[in-house]
Amino acid sequence: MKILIINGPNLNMLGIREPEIYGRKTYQDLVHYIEGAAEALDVSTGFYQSNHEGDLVDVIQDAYGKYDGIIINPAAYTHTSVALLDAVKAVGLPTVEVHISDVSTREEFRQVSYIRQAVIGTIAGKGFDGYVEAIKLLLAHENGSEEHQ
Ligand code: CA2
Repeated sequence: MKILIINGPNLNMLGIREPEIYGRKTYQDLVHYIEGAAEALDVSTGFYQSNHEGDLVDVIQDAYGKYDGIIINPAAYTHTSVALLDAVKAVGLPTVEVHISDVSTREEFRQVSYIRQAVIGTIAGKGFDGYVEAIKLLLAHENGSEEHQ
């Protein structure tokens, strides 16, 4: 299985500020952590991080025909972006929404997720492990849909 892991705005700042919310590890640490776990699960990965909404739309569209699934932490665009929702719907790839922090216990504006209606699952509040859980969810989803073919 080939999975694209997309991270949205400011996640390149991981480990640099707000360690009490997002931890002390950097974006590079996150990539290495996911790569190690994915290898053990026999999954190949691609990574993309951008601070720009249109770039995120482009990379979701480009995933069509190249990847079997998407893991996305849309960061602040979770709470604002119909464009990302439409892009995920347009490509029709199984997608999992991940948040490092537990958005359900934070500010009210973080309770809204536009992308949620297009994803097969949401994992929040589990730190970097949430991305690994998302890989497992995509694997289970793929196995489930094979059984139904
Ligand atoms: O918990 C998450 O993963 C979020 O998607 C992170 C977003 C936030 O807007 C969402 O509500 C929840 C923010 C990412 C910003 O990351 C930073 C990392 C280090 C320092 C400052 C910001």
